[in-house]
Amino acid sequence: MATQRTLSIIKPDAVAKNAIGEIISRFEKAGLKVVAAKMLKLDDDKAGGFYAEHKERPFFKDLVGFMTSGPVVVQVLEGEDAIAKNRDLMGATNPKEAAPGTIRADFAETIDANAVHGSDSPESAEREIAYFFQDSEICPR
Ligand code: IDP
Repeated sequence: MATQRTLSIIKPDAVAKNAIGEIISRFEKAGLKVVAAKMLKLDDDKAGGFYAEHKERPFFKDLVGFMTSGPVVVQVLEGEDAIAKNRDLMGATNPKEAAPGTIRADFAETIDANAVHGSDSPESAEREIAYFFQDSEICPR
């Protein structure tokens, strides 16, 4: 399996819980390397653009409201099979369905506020990384 990059976001609920370090530690322990990172307070345009594919869904307004409710930490993770590995570490979208020991099982309570985002395909990873980072902000290791 080739080395991949994926976009991870530690969402406002997990930042508010002071869980940034514990979550990044899980990525690192699983062999993923942080090759870019920044803390941001998203505005409606930036959060809405990121989730544009969900624009017509009934939860879109709440999703944008949540993602702009406090700071987030966006990172680029790099490693073998990074996209699937990160999705495995995250657990299911609905924390109530997330496997024990996953980030969402341990740090999230609801589907609206579910602690983390992770790209779900190579195409989304490429688009999402470029949405937050310039090439010069990514530091290969
Ligand atoms: P993912 O984050 O696991 O990739 P997506 O289906 O891409 O899941 O949805 C993006 C985000 O939208 C989810 O993480 C969740 O916060 C929110 N979301 C998805 N489905 C629902 C829903 O049915 N109700 C409320 N929020 C939802």
